[in-house]
Amino acid sequence: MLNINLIAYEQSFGRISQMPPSSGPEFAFVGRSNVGKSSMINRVFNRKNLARTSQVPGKTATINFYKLGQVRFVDLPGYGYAKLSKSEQARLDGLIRDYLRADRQLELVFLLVDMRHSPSPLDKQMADFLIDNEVPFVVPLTKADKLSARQQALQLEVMTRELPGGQDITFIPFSSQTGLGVEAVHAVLEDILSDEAFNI
Ligand SMILES: Nc1nc2c(ncn2[C@@H]2O[C@H](COP(=O)(O)OP(=O)(O)OP(=O)(O)O)[C@@H](O)[C@H]2O)c(=O)[nH]1
Ligand SMILES: [Mg+2]
Repeated sequence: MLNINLIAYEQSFGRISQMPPSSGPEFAFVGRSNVGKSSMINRVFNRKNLARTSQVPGKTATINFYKLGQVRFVDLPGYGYAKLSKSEQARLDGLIRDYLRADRQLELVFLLVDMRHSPSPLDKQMADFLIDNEVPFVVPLTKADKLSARQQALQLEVMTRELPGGQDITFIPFSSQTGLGVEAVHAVLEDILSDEAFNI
């Protein structure tokens, strides 16, 4: 069983070359700036301030490792924050992609997409990138609390239609405010970790 209470912050990295080699399964959180990656980590692990969050996009500017036994959870910077300089956007983009392409034991990516909108071109590019690099991913649809049940159903159809590989994607409507989707995320983690007989 996954004892989520044992998670602890490990370290942050501004360069791939600083990262320790992979020494166990990793799960990463990817998505547009401000989509709710850090908030999701806090909610999934039931901690208020494990990962830093902000109303201002661009909060997470490094790769942040959290460790639970041998398992690492990785909070990545967001992509697509238009107010950053082109060179800073390119640096963060490189960091995200280098991590995702690195020779590590990356079990699964959570590719977060804001449930209120159609997927952005950058969201579609990221789905393509993950497919091309054969990285398995699921898609939490964040900020579900801002939509009615009917709107949620409609948006689920939009996502399925518009995201590359949409028919085969597992979507998880999620809210870090209400906790919607937390159990589904725990189930996904337990499934992978028990499958591989990890002792954590
Ligand atoms: N209503 C609602 N607001 C949310 C939800 N998740 C995140 N937010 C808000 O969205 C804002 C951004 O959240 P973060 O978790 O910092 O987003 P992030 O993806 O880590 O952003 P970067 O680190 O900048 O890439 C904050 O104001 C959060 O409170 C959600 O499920 N529902
Ligand atoms: Mg963040």
